[in-house]
Amino acid sequence: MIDKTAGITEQTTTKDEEMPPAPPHAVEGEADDDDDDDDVAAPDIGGEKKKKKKKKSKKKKAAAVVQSDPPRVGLSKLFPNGVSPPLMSPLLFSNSFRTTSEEKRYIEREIENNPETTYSSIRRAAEVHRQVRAHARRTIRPGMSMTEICENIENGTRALVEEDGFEAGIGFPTGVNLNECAAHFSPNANDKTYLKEGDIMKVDFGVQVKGRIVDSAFTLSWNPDYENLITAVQEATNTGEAGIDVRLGELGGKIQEVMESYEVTIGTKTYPVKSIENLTGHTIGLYQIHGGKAGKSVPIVKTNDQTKMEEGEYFAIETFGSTGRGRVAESGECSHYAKLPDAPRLRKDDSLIKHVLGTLHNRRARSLNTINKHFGTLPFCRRYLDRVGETSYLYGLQRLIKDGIVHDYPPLKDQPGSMTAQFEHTILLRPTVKEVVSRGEDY
Ligand code: 57R
Ligand code: CO
Repeated sequence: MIDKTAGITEQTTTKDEEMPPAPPHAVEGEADDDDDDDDVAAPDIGGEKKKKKKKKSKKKKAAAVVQSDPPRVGLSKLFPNGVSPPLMSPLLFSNSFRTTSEEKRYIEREIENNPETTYSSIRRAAEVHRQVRAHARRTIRPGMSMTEICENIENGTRALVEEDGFEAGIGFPTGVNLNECAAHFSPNANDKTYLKEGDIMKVDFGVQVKGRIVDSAFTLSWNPDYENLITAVQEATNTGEAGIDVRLGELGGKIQEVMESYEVTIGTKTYPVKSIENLTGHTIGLYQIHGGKAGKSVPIVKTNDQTKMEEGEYFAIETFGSTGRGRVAESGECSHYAKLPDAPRLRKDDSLIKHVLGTLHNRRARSLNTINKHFGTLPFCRRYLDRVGETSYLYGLQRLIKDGIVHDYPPLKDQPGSMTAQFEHTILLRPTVKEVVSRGEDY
C-alpha cells in the first residue's frame, strides 16, 4: 500500500518485480493487489514483454521503432497499440476505502467518457511532452535564440503528436521566460533575444490531443547560484497536497510553506524565496487552457478560498518562486492571445460608418476568420499567425481585443533584476488515484 498523503514525487507501487515496466508517468494512490496482465505504457521496442502474455495474445509484435534525434517520429509509429495503459491496469487502479471496486470502475468509465478528460488522449499528449522536453533539456544552450528554442520545441511537438488540425497539435504558445519574466513571453517575428549564461529560463509548453491539453513547465539555468531557487519551486510543485476535497486556499498555503522555507544566495546577496502571489495554477478545459466547466484557480499562497477540488477535475499545478517582490505585472510587447470561450459573434453593422471604416472592419473580420480556422479557443501567438500566412493582422487583432472577442496576455514580470523559477505538472483527479499525467524521469 502506498501512503495517500505522499507527495506527487512518490511512485505508487512497491511490487516492481511483478509489475510491467513502469510507465513514464507517475500515478498517486494505493496499488492494487490484483495480478496484472495488462499492456504497458512503454513502447514495445525492447521485446521484453512477459512470457505469460505470449500465451494469451496472438498479436504480432510491432517492429522496433525508436525515436529520432531531434525527435520527429510520430507517436503512432512508436506506440502502435496506443500510449495508454488499459483502464483496468492495477498501476492506475487501487483498492480504496472510498468506493467498491465496481463503483470505482463505473466512475472511471464515466470520466473516460467525459470528453474533457478522456485518458487516452491525455496520455498521448503527455508522452509527446515528455519526449519533446527531454530533447529540449538536452540541447538548449546559452547562445541560442529564443526563436530557435521555440521552433525546436514546436517542430518536435507537431511531428510527434502528428499534427492534424483541431484533432492534435500545439496546446498553446511556447513560453520561454527569462529572469524576472515569469510567464507569457514567446518571441515575435523580429525578436533578437539570445539565451545568456547568467539567465534563468522557464520553458512552458503544451500539447493537445482532441482538445485535451497537457501543460507542463520546467526551469533551466547555467549558474549554480540559482539551484536553491529551482529546488524550492520544484519541491513546491511536488508538494503533493492536491486531491479530491482539498480546499484551494489551504493548498495554496501548503505550497507557500514549502516554497518559502528556502533562501537563495546569488553572488554575495541572500534572498528569501517568495511565492508569486498573483500567479496561479488552473483547471484546464476542452480546448481551453484556463477554464473548463467550473474554472478554478490554484493559488500558490495561503488564501481563504474554500472551493474544493473535485473528482474528475483536470488541473495544471504550477508554482512560481521569485527573489523579487513576489508579484508580477504585465510588461512588454504582447505575443500571446486567445479567443474568449464565450466571445460574442461579430456583428456586421457595429462599425460606425462602414464605407469609411470598411477596410479596417474587414481586417478585423479577416483576423477572426483566421483564428476560428486555425486556433478556435486555443491560445496562439503572433508567430503562429505569421506561419499560416497572415499579414498585417495587428490592427484587426487590436479591434478584436477591444470588442471582447480576443484576450491579450502580455508578459508577466516581477521587479527588474529579480529572478523567477517555475515548475508545472498537469494532474487528473481520478476517483482513486491522482494521476500526474506529465510526470517524467526528469521532473
Ligand atoms: O501558466 C494565451 C496562454 N495559464 C497560455 C497559457 O495564471 C496559459 O495568470 C494561459 O496563452 C494563456 C495567471 N493567473 C492570474 C493572473 C489570475 C497564469 C500562470 C501562467 C500560465 C501561463 C497560465 C496562467 N493561467 N493560465 C496558461
Ligand atoms: Co503552463
